[in-house]
Amino acid sequence: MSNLQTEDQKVFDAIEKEKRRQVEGLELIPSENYVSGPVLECLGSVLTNKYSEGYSGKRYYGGCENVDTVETLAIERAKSLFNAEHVNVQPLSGAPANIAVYSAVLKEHDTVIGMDLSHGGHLTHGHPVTWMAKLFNFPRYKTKKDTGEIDYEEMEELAIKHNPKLLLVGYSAYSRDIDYERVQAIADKVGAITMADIAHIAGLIAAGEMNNPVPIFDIVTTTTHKTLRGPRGGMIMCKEKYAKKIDKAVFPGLQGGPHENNIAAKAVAFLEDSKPEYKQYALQVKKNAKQMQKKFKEKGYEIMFKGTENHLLLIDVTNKGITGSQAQEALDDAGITLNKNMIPDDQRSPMDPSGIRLGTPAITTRGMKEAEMDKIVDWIDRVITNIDDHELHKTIKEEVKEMCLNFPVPGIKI
Ligand code: DSN
Repeated sequence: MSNLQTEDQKVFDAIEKEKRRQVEGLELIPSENYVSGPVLECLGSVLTNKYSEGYSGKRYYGGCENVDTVETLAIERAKSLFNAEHVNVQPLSGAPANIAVYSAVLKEHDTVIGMDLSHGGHLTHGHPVTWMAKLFNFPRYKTKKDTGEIDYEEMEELAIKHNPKLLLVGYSAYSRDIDYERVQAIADKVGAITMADIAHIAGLIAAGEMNNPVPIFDIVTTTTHKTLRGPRGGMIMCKEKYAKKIDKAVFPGLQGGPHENNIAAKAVAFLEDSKPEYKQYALQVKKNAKQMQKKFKEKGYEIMFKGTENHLLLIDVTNKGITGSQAQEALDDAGITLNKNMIPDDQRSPMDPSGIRLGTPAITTRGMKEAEMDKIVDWIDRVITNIDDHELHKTIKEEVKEMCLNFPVPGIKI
């Protein structure tokens, strides 16, 4: 980035420091990952210069022949990865993708049944602080304490009581799979449209490591930068029946020109996701999460939802005498990045909740396996059980760095 260095030393320095942070530290935020060199190249390409409102072959701007090629590639590759009838790759990210779906199929005051935020749902699934919650009615179901499963009985009761237009599943802090057939059957009973937000687990689904809602559900949204390991962005997949409504809702309904540099990066990521190495990666993401679960359990940690079937773990740290934010801050000092998180029906505040959320997508991209998971859990436990020992945190930061330097990050040289 010599051009940038000459032009703007301050931004250059910040990016250099971030590179170092990403390479020398352990990235355990379950929604983050490292993209490949080719994906990064697309993001920094000349496609960022181009306006292309509309869709391939039907644009409002001239000179779109090359962006048509990349957008069509992204769509065709996504269709084949997920077995989708129709794909829109233009949503700028996950929240805009969800809002586009709501605007495509709902009218003001319609009812959407989604998952409670503290049980793992997402803000855009009806949390009262969102704009969507002012427009639509969102009764929310929870998970079952005894099994950790989604409470499908409660979902059905709510559906019968509220007659929703949309029945929504998906999550950002839940660690189990979803029975999409069962949800579809509930929706069929009340005539609801089904929607799944698979942002966190899309990569595991594409690799065949988790249930795939796309052939079953009416509409599926995702981000492309989490387990899918593509650029920051969103995508909507749907049955042909909803294709026109969804496309119109994205453009011109909500967005202007699509970000074609980003769409090219999506196309490249989807190609990477179709390779045998990626299937191995997705399998290892799950194995690593299971290994962490085993080690945390041995050390007396309280794992929510009775364990993990995906890439993440939600852990209540109350029995360790600390809060989620204390854990996050102390671990930051030790070069280990995860996030504080609410646990089901948390009595504490979102800024200082009872839990931590961590996951394996990024560290697995670096090639870490079960042996490294054991070390990582040991470090986390040493920090948590010595929360005020800043000297120890510094020592662990050095140990973390030493191990991390043996596991290169794709696309980054320091
Ligand atoms: N912000 C994402 C996450 O961290 O899970 C969800 O959108």
